[in-house]
Amino acid sequence: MLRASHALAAAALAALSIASPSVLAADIKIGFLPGVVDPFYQVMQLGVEAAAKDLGVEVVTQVPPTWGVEAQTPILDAMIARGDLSYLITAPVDKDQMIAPLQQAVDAGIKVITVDTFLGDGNYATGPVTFPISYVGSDNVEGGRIAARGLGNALAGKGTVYINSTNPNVSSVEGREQGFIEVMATEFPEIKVIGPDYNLDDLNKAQQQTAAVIEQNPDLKGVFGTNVFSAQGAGTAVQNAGLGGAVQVVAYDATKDAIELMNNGVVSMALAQKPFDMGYLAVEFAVADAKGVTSVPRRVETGFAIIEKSNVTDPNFSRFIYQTK
Ligand code: T6T
Repeated sequence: MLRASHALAAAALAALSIASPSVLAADIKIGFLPGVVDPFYQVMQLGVEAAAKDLGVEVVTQVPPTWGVEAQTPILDAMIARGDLSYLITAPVDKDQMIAPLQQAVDAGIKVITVDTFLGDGNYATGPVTFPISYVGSDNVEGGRIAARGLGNALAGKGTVYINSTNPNVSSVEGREQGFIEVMATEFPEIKVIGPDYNLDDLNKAQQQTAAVIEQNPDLKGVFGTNVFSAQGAGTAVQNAGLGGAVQVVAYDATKDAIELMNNGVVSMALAQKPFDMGYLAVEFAVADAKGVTSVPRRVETGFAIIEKSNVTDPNFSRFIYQTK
């Protein structure tokens, strides 16, 4: 079924062919500034580059080596200083602290599309932040709900579970935590939730934190890792404790490492986001806007593939495992 947002996206792209041809693709230069170096954003970059090639536009990419405002802002400022970018596709690493720096991009004449994460409350139509022309990413609250139901059902509604996450005030993982906690409270009231602990997007820290929680909670039955490095670190800690299968791990993001942990009996569910789609659609929206399309949707949710042992070899699901090249 075509979701309303996808129908809007299709309409925007259909309009692309009849919109003003005055702006040549060669005149459109796009900046791409993701959150950090990791497999999720590497797949997103593949989508950005595929769309750029298909549409004949140039993309300038720079990726922060670590997660944080102090790493992303200097790169943003340098992109603005170039003076030749007309669009910026970016994943703001803090939903509040990146508002002012990105407003400066808009003030310099650069239009902003956020991918994967959003500013403010993510409602760019009527919310507190309306300057981005679109948000393209997952419905992360729903993703957290899916993770909670997967874990809650696997545990038959009993036991203690732990959330290992990255940083506060990041819209994506914050939504996942929110959805997970909401479903555990309303649908699995006998399950005790510990956390979230914040690992600052450092998988070694995630591993150490999870090992400590395992040590302190003999009744631990499940772990939710809210992103690539959280799930990888937590899963490794469970595996190193010899608790694969006894402690179920749900991984947000379907990296090769998460799938390896699944094949080793540690990860029971991996939620694959669609970063390639996010990147591809964001470039299409930038070009559509440049061509005069005025119906670019303010929000597009790209959906999930829920990967489990039962379907991990099914191409309809394994196609969403993050292949970075
Ligand atoms: O989970 C993704 C992304 O959705 C999130 O915003 C930050 O972490 C990842 O990049 C994975 O590392």
